[in-house]
Amino acid sequence: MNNDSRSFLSVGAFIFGVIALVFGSYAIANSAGDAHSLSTTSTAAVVDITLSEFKMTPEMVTVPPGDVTVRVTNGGTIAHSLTFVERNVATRDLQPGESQTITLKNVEAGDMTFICTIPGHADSGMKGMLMAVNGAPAAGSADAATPTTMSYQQMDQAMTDAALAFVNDPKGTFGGTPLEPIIKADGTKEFDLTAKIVDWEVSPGKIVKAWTYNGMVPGPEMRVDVGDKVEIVLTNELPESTSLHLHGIRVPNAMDGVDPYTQDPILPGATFTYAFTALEPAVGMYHSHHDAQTQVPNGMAGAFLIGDMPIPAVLAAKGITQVDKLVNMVLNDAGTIGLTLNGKSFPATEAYTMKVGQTMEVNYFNEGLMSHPMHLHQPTGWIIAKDGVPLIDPMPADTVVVAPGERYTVLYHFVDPGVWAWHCHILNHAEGPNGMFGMVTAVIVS
Ligand SMILES: [Cu+2]
Repeated sequence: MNNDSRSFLSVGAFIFGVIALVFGSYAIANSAGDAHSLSTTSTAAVVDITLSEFKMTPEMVTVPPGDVTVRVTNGGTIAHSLTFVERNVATRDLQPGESQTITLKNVEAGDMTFICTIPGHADSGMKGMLMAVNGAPAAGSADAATPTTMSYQQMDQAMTDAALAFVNDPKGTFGGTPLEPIIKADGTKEFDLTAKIVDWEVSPGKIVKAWTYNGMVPGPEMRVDVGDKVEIVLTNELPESTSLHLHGIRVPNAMDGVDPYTQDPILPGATFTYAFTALEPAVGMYHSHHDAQTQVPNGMAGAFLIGDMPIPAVLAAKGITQVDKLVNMVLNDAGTIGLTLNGKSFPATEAYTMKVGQTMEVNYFNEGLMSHPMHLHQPTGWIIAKDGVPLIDPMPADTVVVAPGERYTVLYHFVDPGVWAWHCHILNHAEGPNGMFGMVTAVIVS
């Protein structure tokens, strides 16, 4: 081992020691006595939910993907019920003191809402969320989140292994790479996309069926200048129809990609060409607008950029005069891809290297189903654009909440060396008893 890799290792171990993410406070329910094991061989989770006026206890439950047994008790004084909205799995109306056990089969990573369907009760507060997170303990409970079977030494070792894998293990293939256009005789920039399902490695050894553009997650970056004529030629090799929406990009209505309003669905085997002129600067994204809740979280989304983002003059005084690296950061939390940054879960996420004095411009794109507060430990970022529109005054933020569909453009000017963790600050998207996972990466500043 040479000195470089040794210092790299020790830096990785060091930052791992100082990242103080609190876990354990999320899962609140009491669990079945036999569900405390953190073993990864068991996927059946057991959750207790108590109904009362007018709340669910707990309101948020975290379980691993797989089958989930939900034991529902009415601890209130009037009738209540519990329905998992997305599954249409429900209890009967339970009288005070009554219980019923219901089962959710093959829950995939992502979120599910549960409510009381008695009129007015959900609006009064009787709603909650069950979050299926890879690697979560198998009991959705405070008891399980406490390391009852894992010694602190085992936990420390698991965390160290994941952190060192991030800095030391070879990385797989990343998506979102620039797609070079074909320049046609009249100057039109033609981008060729094929929608298809491929095997995609989300994290080391975890291969999923990704729904992709050109076989990568996110889809390739497309970039043009204001005034360019653009054609996106999309061939559909999926088992479903599809269409492609240009989100945050000014296009004629017929090119908006929303079947059946603006076009017919692109049938399996068919090709459709989106043709438009890039009229205005944009930090846009493109994604499926057909069975979107399946196709987009499964991978069908990418960045489409028009023009360059100006650097606000006021930031020059802080040493920010040029952009040394542009990073598109596509957030996802559902489908086959799950909790990921650019289609990868920690430790498979890309590590970004920067030098002191350099500036990184990040475009955050949220293509998932929930908001993600993205936090870079240092330096403080400057939000310079919202949804591609420059702000009149840049806004400082060490944490940027990016809701589904939103884009934020943030400049980070690096002043201190080290490995700086960069992650979603919803903690059960980022770190658990087995260490960091999911929506975590780092910037390595030298
Ligand atoms: Cu998150």
